This record gives sequence, structure tokens and C-alpha cells, in this order.
Amino acid sequence: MKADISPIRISFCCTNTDPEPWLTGLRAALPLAEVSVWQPGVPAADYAVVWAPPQAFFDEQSQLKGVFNIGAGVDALMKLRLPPQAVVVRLEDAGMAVQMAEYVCQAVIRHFRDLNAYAEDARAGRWTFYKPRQRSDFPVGVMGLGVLGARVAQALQHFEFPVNGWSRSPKVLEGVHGFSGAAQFNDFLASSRMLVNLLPLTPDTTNILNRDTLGRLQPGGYVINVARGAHLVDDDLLALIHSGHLAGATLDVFRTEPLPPDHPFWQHPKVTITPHTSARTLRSESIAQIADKISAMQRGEPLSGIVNVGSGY
Ligand code: NDP
Ligand code: OXD
Repeated sequence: MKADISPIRISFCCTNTDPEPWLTGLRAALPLAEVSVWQPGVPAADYAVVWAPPQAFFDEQSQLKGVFNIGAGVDALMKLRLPPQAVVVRLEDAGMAVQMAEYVCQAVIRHFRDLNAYAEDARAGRWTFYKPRQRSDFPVGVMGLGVLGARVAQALQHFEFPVNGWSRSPKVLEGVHGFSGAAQFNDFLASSRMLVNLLPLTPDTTNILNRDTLGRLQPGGYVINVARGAHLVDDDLLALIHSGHLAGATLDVFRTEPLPPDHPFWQHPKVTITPHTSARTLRSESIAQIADKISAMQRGEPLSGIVNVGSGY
């Protein structure tokens, strides 16, 4: 259903994004809105649709009522000086949760079932078997039980892995052994062999995957980082793989993206990398969600997905 709202101005400012399909979609969903790409000097807008905008955007568009981030993570936005009255809204699922669930399940299963070794054998023309492993020996710990982490924790249970979850506040999710807060972090790590990171990047979570924390995983641990590169201390991960404590890692996100050509992750036989693609922003789902929320704001109705700027997510 198309939203019916009074004339408003929406400014689009997204780096590395072709604006045209977004403008077309937003205009179709909000026919009474004026939607345009931001350029210095354009008239003041009511709402912004952004991805990693420059500080100059907010310095100029200081009267915004709402800022809609076309991603789930708002860490890039949180580094900027935002107009204090603006409500910051992130994407909630919008088609990303199922993608994240399939990506993480494939990474867990690929490791658990030795599929990398089978692929290597096939390339070498070897018909070899590896001993089946016990699922009960491979508990998976999911860090972050928000929109994406909860979906991942649920999906892993279909494959009968024991699942632990860790969040800031206590959460009750069926079939998930829940841990919360700093006080239970070490117990969560010690109960997990495979670790999936789905935390937001905040001052509290930067570098949270380090020598000490990863060293607390059960021996033969495996790390799947699908949140942000700055959660992980790269050299600590490599040292723990080299020492044999960790069996390897699947990494979708990196401190510098694209991953620099000389980074050791590219060639490491125990590290599988993908180019920040585990859960892509889906344009039509995202536009529908943003249009609904702008309409709700215009009508003075409450909306979900509002970022708590104080806690950074
Ligand atoms: P949510 O905000 O819904 O969930 C965040 C979860 O992390 C919550 O359970 C929260 O706890 C928990 N958390 C936050 N801070 C802490 C802390 N200090 N200690 C323990 N737990 C904490 O986020 P989403 O699930 O939507 O997204 C998670 C992240 O995934 C995004 O921030 C983004 O960085 C990343 N992402 C990556 C993508 C990719 O393609 N690689 C795509 C999309 C997102 P509580 O519930 O108590 O608040
Ligand atoms: C996101 C992302 O945060 O794409 O949505 O990483």
C-alpha cells in the first residue's frame, strides 16, 4: 500500500550506492515526498536516507527530523556529530536476517563437516573420508542476540547444534542457553567452541575478539565474524590459529575494506574470507521499511529500530 503523507523533503546521501533506483523506489513509496540526492547547498530536508555520509552533510542539514540508515549497523554514523533533535533509525531485518542465518549455518556446517578438506581432496583427486564428529562437541556461541543474532541462534538449532547466546541484557530464547553482561562473558566463552559475532560495533565491543577472549574458547575453537572488522584483533586470531588453539575462522568483515592485498588473511589456509556480503541490504525491502517509518513519524506514531545514541546501537 502506498503511504499518503503531506509534502516532505527527503535527502539521499549514501556512499558507494547507485542513487537512481533508490530515488525511484522512495518516490514510488512516498508519492508526495520530494526525494533528491544531497549536494552542498540544496534546500533543507526533513528526513535523510544515509550510508556513511560525510560530516558536511549533517553540518548543513542540521534541521533533520529523522535519519534513516540503509544498514543494520550504525557505527559509521555514530562517529559523526549528528543533529541532536534527529531520531536515528536503522534497518531491522529487511531481508538480512535470513541471509545471515544461511551464511552462518553454512560456515558452521562447512567447518563441522570438514567440507574445506573434502574440497581440497577433490581438487587433488583424492577419495578420502574424515571421521564423523559429535555435534555435542561443537557448541556454538552467538554474541549478540538482536534481530540478526536471534535469527541465527534459531537457525542453528535446526541442525541440532548446542547453542549459547550472549547479550547485554538477559534474553530468553527457546533452546538457547543465555548468558548476559560482562559478568557472564567468560562462562559463555568457556561453554562455546564455535563463536559467531553479531554484536554492534561500539566503544564497549571494539577489539572484543582478542587473544584473551578467543583463548577462552574450547580447544579447537572456530571464529565466525560477520559483524564488524574492528571487533577482531587480527594478529591475535592468527597467533591462536598458529598455536593450534583455534582451528580457523570465517571472516566477512575487516578493519579495512576492501581487505588490503598484502593482508595475511587472503592466503591463509585456515581462514575463509568473503567481501562483507553475508547479509546484503535489499533495496525494495529497505525502501518499504523506511517509507513505512517515515509515514509513521509524519503521523506522530511510534516506530521501532530507533538507535540509542548513548549506547551506540
Ligand atoms: P541489534 O541491535 O538488533 O542487536 C545487537 C545485539 O548485541 C543485542 O542483543 C545487544 O544486547 C547485543 N549487545 C550490544 N552491546 C553489547 C555488549 N556490550 N555486550 C553484550 N551484548 C551486547 O543488531 P542486529 O542484530 O540488527 O545487527 C548486529 C550487527 O550485525 C550490526 O550492528 C552490524 O554491525 C552487523 N551486520 C553485518 C552485516 C554484514 O553483511 N556483515 C549486515 C548487517 C549487520 P541487548 O539485546 O541486551 O541490547
Ligand atoms: C549493515 C551492513 O550493517 O551491511 O547492514 O553491514
